[in-house]
Amino acid sequence: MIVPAGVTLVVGLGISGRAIARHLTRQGVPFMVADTRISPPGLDDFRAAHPGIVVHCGSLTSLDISQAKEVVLSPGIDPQTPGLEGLWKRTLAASGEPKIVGEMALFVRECRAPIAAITGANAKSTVTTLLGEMAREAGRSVAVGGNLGTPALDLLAEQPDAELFVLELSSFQLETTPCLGAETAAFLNLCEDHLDRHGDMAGYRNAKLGIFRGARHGVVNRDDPLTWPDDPSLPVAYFTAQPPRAGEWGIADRDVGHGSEPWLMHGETPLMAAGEVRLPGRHNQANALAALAMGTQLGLEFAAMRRVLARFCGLPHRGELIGERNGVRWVNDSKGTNVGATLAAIAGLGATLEGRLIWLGGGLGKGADFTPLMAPLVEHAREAIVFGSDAPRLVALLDGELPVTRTHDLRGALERAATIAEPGDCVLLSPACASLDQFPNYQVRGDNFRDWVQRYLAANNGER
Ligand code: UMA
Ligand code: ADP
Repeated sequence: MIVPAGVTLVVGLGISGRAIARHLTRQGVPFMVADTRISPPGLDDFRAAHPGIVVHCGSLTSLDISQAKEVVLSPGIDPQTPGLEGLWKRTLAASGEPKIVGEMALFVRECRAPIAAITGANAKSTVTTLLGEMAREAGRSVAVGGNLGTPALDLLAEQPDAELFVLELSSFQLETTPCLGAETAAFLNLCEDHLDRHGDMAGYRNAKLGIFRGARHGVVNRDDPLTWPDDPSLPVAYFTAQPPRAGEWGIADRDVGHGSEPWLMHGETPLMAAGEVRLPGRHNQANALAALAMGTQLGLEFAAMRRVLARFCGLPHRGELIGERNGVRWVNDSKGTNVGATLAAIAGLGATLEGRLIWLGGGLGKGADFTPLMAPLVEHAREAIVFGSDAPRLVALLDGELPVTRTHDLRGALERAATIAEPGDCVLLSPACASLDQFPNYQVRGDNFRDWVQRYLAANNGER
């Protein structure tokens, strides 16, 4: 099939693809759609919503895209997919038309308000939500979304008068964004993730660095040099979970005139007690500092930002306490989809664990090395219960270091946890893996955990 001259090709019929189609329809741009799957979910609904739009399903190699005006790619599609790889090489070399771009390229063309953009391997959603709440509390009309929640192009339509867009952006979205031009852009942290797509850490980092293209200001992690921009001319604010140097956002552990408790600091200036931040754990205090650094660049009033930090108690599936009965805590961290997130979740629970962690993990490891999990699990866990595609790799790593049980799925893992849990234990689902081998997404995995635990606690009425 030939994509006719002057017609835009949208690739992917997921959330982004449908948002792109709605946007192009609003713009009056002629387009057609392709999806690599023979029968993509939601196809009938799409056809009903877009009568007359041609949809190609299956391999992209049978499409002639040489005459297309532009190819707009969904984030879940690798630009190296057969049928696209030649065009992607030419796009990167800036040689000729058409080019491959993503949803954000279309967004940037239409957006007239400042953009605050957030990326990183972890904490994107938390910082995005915090900053969005801070802007709202400071009286700004703000639109919040991107990789989290509402797709960016839908925000443009739903909130055309927004004074500020706060966007969570994934490496997949940044890879296909030629120039974002953010007012402030944060790169929070980096650990192994999505290596099955980006090849290696250099490729993953390079995609994330796209957040700084055309930016006026950056926020980066002093404790993680991989987040620092390669371009030395970009003004940056550093945040750190350590005591700050001049101008940095950090945490002072020593007496800063407020007793000996840790304080969030901006350089020499004490801001608020770290304990006043409602989100638990040092990693969340670092997240608070990143949001403060961005909010300050955007001119938000500190008092408003502080109120948000004192009340925001976190998003579902991120260290979410589902229930506590008979001295056993059940915590849902289903969004812990890589090793770095799980390390942070365990460190965040830290001192409260006292060797009584029952860890539930496994799923799709995306090519990551699990070795960094070993030391904290040996220190804190009394049993690891693993399931899903990469369970054999976890068993191979942990067997002999601590008791390990392999189950087929999450349900089996929960049943095992219920059998062994004793007062003082903490049952934590923080899988260090994507869910896609056994669930549609991490939310469904977390919902399954929550439903099972709530039913179990109700059925047992607190008794084991
Ligand atoms: N797919 C195909 N063929 C196609 C199109 C899609 O096989 O032609 C598959 C993809 O390989 C993938 C799935 O379908 O497994 C979904 O891909 P998609 O690009 O259609 O995804 P969307 O539904 O548009 O959702 C995307 C983000 N998903 C991905 O990047 C994989 C969503 O982030 C995001 O909320 C949404 O756009 C709106 O912006 C989710 C995510 O997991 C939460 N993101 C990753 C992460 O956070 O780690 C990057
Ligand atoms: P993302 O949107 O990047 O996936 P979230 O805010 O949804 O980030 O958090 C995802 C996971 O990362 C959670 O499981 C949480 O425990 C963990 N996490 C939160 N903050 C940090 C941090 N600063 N460093 C590492 N992991 C973190």
